Amino acid sequence: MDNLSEIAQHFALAYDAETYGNGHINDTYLISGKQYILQRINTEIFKKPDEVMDNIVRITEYLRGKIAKEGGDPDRETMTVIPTVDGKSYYAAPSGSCYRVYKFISGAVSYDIAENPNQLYQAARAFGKFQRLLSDFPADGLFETIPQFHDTFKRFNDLKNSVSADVMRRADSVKKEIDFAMRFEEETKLIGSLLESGAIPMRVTHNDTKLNNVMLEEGTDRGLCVIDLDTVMPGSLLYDFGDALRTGAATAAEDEKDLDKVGFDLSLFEAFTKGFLEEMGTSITEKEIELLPFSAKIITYECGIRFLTDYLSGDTYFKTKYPEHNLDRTRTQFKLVSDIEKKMSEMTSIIGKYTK
Ligand code: ADP
Ligand code: GN1
Ligand code: MG
Repeated sequence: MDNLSEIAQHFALAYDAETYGNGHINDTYLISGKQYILQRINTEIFKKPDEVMDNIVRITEYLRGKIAKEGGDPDRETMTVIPTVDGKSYYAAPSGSCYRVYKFISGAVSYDIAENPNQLYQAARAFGKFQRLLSDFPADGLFETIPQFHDTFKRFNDLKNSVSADVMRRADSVKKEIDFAMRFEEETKLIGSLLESGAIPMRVTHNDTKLNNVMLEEGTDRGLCVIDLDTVMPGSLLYDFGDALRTGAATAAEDEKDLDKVGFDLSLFEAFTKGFLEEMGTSITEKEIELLPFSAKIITYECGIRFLTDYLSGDTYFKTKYPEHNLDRTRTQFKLVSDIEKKMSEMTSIIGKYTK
């Protein structure tokens, strides 16, 4: 582990740090009188930090311009990358670790689970606006920071490979979960094939729209700022819609052990749908609208099989706090998938209310 006070000096900042947030990927610290966020970028996962930071700098600068034009406050409504003393967007330490600093967005909170529908409505406005503001950003100028990130069929094959390898000898004990996962093979191909044929558009998407990746203003809950921009790259709007509902409309935490508490809440779904569609206006296509309920199901499924794959592979990807953590996460996701399946037609009716 690097000496973080020395790392902070490369950004000309004082280090008085506390670990911060509930992210599964990077190491996050609040530093310098709670004014800045210092992050160690997970370079096991993001193998090319140069490309990640290049994307983030270009996107945040673009957003700053747009937010200012719309009369917003760019310092609070998008991330601000603080450069190193020699003008770089991140610091590569001799240890091999890479660090970056963002301005801390104060007076705002990110939630792991929603407390009420208004929070979801506000989160949806923020994610929808993010997508709208980037709608004319040239998608092909962005690096693909994790190739095939939302290629659900690839994720399905990764799961099959981890079952065959069974390096932890855990496959027998999760037969029920593996059998459940195997049912969805055909559905894993749908979004990819529609993107390929041009039936749905490729856009610039966030790709990691879980609820705690948006900051809501303290007091008002106004959707303030979309954070965690590592995975912004070309993708489908369906990835962002589906992934936001996965955590946003869930009635319990992602790692809840009591599955009776885990369900998909239609009033939360409705609040998100309303906010997202209001913000997207006419730029969402008919085909995308038709697939919104499916996106919630398949992206939740995809996350479930990613957790299961990681469990079978020895928990090398997501941060875990105990040995069965990824398995508990798998089970909540699969419970949600089953619940979403039962509610698909109600979801379609709700969407109809906001697309007339
Ligand atoms: P990870 O990729 O590990 O999820 P994130 O970038 O999402 O990392 O950061 C983890 C958590 O830290 C977020 O969920 C949020 O609570 C907090 N956070 C990150 N960046 C900021 C920021 N600029 N201002 C305030 N809080 C932040
Ligand atoms: C990770 O970085 P974080 O914690 O916001 C993951 C997402 C998963 C999510 C599951 C880069 O999100 O794809 O959906 O965990 N991010 C990456 O909670 O893999
Ligand atoms: Mg995050």
